[in-house]
Amino acid sequence: MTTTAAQAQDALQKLGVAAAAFQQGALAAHSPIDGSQIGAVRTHTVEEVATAVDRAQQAFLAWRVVPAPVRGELIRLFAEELRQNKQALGTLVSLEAGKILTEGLGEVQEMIDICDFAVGLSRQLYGLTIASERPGHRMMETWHPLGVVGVISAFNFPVAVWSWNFALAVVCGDAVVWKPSEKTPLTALACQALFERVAQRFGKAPAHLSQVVQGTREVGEALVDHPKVALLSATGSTRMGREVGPRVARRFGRSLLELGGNNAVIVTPTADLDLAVRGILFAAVGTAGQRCTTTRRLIVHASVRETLVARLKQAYEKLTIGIPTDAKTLIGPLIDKAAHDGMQAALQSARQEGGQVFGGERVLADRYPQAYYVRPAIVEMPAQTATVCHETFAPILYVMSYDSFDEALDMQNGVPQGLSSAIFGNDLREAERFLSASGSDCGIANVNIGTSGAEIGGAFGGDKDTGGGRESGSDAWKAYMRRATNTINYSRELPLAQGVDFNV
Ligand code: UN1
Repeated sequence: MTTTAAQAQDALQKLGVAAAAFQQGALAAHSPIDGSQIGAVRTHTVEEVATAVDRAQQAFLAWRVVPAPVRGELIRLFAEELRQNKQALGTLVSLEAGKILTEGLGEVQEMIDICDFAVGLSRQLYGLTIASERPGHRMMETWHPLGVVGVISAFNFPVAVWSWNFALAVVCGDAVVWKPSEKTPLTALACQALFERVAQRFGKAPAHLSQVVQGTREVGEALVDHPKVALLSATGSTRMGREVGPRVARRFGRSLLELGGNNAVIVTPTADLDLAVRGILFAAVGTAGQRCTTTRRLIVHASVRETLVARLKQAYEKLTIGIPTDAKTLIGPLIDKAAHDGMQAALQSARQEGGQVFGGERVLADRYPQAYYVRPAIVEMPAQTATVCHETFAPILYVMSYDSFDEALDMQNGVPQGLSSAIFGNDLREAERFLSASGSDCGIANVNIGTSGAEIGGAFGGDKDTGGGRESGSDAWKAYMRRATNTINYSRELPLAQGVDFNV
């Protein structure tokens, strides 16, 4: 057994996952750290997915009548469990997804944060009281539990994105069936084990409130097409969303799509360059460029381009690349060979379009022949070409320059995706314009911080090819509930709305 496999086994045992659950099955889990197999899980058939949804529906029927603040208590206990197991789960995230330990732990912290948020929310699922036009009448809206929520998540945030959905869905009175990425099945098992322990302690949760179904495409498709999945929340590529969205819509289901990003940072002439370099660095190369919020484009004013790019290159040269469990490492591996090949192909086509590539090569191949470590790349482009407009899930930062601020905004908005964006600068007018209706068209627009690392309190997501969904904070909970408008007549008359007369 490799060290990685032993570490994973140790973490899984600490998290309370039964050995049989991660040691045998058709789906092998590999660590991107060294490519070694760290586990195997049983996959589910399409019929088993249907059974899981039916069971979830039963759980929903029982759970929807439990008062929301009591539902919140279950999530409060789950957050407690996560706090106690942060180290082990964060380590497992590192081992399975390849992110550095501080980011693995950060991901678990993000889970804890959304649970805390959801607990508060469980007493705040407010509807409005609306003035009725009729005398002796009152109008209001009520938010009711929705049904079964299907969650399809990606490898890069293998646990946090599920928890955004799960914590809100549970306080909203829904049951959840989760199909994790086939690249990260073990962390899903761990979350399920932690939750089951908590549910037992809580005592009042129906069976099958939370279920995990494992496998590849057809397992996800079974969730997408099941008529009892009231909301399908999917995180992944735009290509996946283009298939999922219409399929769910065809059966009038609800979908919440969180798809690709092609996030830009604009650096203006008044920017604090120290701040900009730090902000861009973390957002462009953190998580080895595998966040949907990763900075992929740098739109820099021509007057500061040379200085900024030189400083970024200096910073890139200091990055330590290596195994993510080593405390000194800042850049861990890409998830797999396909990610590496996709990166090289993008760099190649950028070159053909006139790009000057710095970095980007594979490293540590002798030591880890089955793993894919790369030096993050900076690519100076003559213009925002077709390659730049495409999201490549790897650490490539394309640099373009601008002269007028309008040009910068056009470039920022001139890609199909619309997730995250940022501006660095101290010109109030430019910053406010960037945040205005005629500014960034992204769901996230920041000033003097990078594009990634959003807090859970805000709504997370974006429009255009990013899919339009909003998860996590603000009023994202509304996607997990159905709204009823109620009109109550407390008079002895029956006036009709719009003044309609209808007397026999
Ligand atoms: C993702 O990459 O799918 O804002 C989610 C961030 C994290 C979440 C990223 N809080 O970068």
